[in-house]
Amino acid sequence: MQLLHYMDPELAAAIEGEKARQNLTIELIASENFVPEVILEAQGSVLTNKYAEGYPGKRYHGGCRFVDVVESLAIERAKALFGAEHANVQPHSGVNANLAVFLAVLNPGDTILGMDLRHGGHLSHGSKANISGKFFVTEGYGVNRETGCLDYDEVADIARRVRPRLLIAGASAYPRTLDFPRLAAVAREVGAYFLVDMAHIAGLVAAGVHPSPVPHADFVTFTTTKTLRGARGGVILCRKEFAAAVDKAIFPGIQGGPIPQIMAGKALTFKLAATEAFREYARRVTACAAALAQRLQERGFALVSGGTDNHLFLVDLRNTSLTGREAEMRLEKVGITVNMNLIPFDPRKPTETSGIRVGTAGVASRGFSVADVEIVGDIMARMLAPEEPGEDEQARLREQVLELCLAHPLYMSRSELAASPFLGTDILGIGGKSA
Ligand code: DSN
Repeated sequence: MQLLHYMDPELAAAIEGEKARQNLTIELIASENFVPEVILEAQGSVLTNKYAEGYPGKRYHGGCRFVDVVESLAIERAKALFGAEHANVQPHSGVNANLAVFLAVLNPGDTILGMDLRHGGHLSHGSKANISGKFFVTEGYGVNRETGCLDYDEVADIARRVRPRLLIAGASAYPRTLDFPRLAAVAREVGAYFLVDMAHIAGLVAAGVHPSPVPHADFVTFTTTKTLRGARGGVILCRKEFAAAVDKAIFPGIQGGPIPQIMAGKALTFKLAATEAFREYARRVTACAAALAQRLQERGFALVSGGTDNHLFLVDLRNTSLTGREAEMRLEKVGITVNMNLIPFDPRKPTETSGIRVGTAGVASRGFSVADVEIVGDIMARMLAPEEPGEDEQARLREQVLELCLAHPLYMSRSELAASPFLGTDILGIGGKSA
């Protein structure tokens, strides 16, 4: 950063500010995480200078000797980690990975069936606002109103009625284990291809903490960013028979050249995810989610489906006086970051919501224990109480948040963080002093 400070102090200050914000707040956004420093190194490498359209050994640019090594490492490691027959590591994002699967096996106007965005599905699984909802006829399935869980018989009934060409499983806000064999059977019965977007749970799958969709699905897409704790980008796994179609769909179908430094980051992500240290982290992610969920329930909060099996849960705020947006803003005042989230059958709009989504991958990565997240749960419960705590109490709660953050620094030592010029400044950007 020294050169950047000299060349562009304004930009450098924003990056330093973000590092301080990450350090001095508790990140509970379920799709976020903190990559190991070595991933930053790979992603910031000279590979950024290289064009490499095509695939290893079959490029449209010269000079790809080393980029071929990088991409081949990423492909082979992805296949080994997840037991897949084929991997494409070029998608720039999870949405692109899904789009490429559509392009590989669908025609515009075909029917796709995915989990409704309003019940926890993802935008790219057929939302009308997304290209997936504009080019295809989209049908949705949701959770049961009573249980908050997927009703697989109902999914099967919908599939029999709408006869999709592609059945999509996977979610951005579903706290329960997905039954991939059951969904694969539904797809088989109606003659649909089966795609699992495991973006949120890829790290849990790699660690064996969530069952793998790979043996059951034709295609598995994911991002390397979330529970997998790695590079920012997408990946497609598929059966060998779809390999050529998938590769063609990514390039030249929807992308030009890959991003070599990100493929390097992905190669490293897969190597790290195959270690015992990663499996320990993944177990802690789910243990922390379960503990935080339980602490909030003990403090009177309702959770969609009554709890969690994975890295996230949804707090149903309808028995409180707060909307999701208000809850998000209250927590931010003491340095806890979550996102407002629709709950299933939410009476409110997506810009207001009746819920918040809470995830523990980020805190587990920075070393929080179950005991730490129980303290976080108590702070959250106080901040979300019917009567907002007064300024003095908020300052005390913010102090508790900072103590936890200082005990688990990111990208710097504890003493460096303790001496940070940002400590005591308005790092939260909400006007008041943060410490
Ligand atoms: N859907 C976004 C999230 O889960 O936050 C990311 O894809």
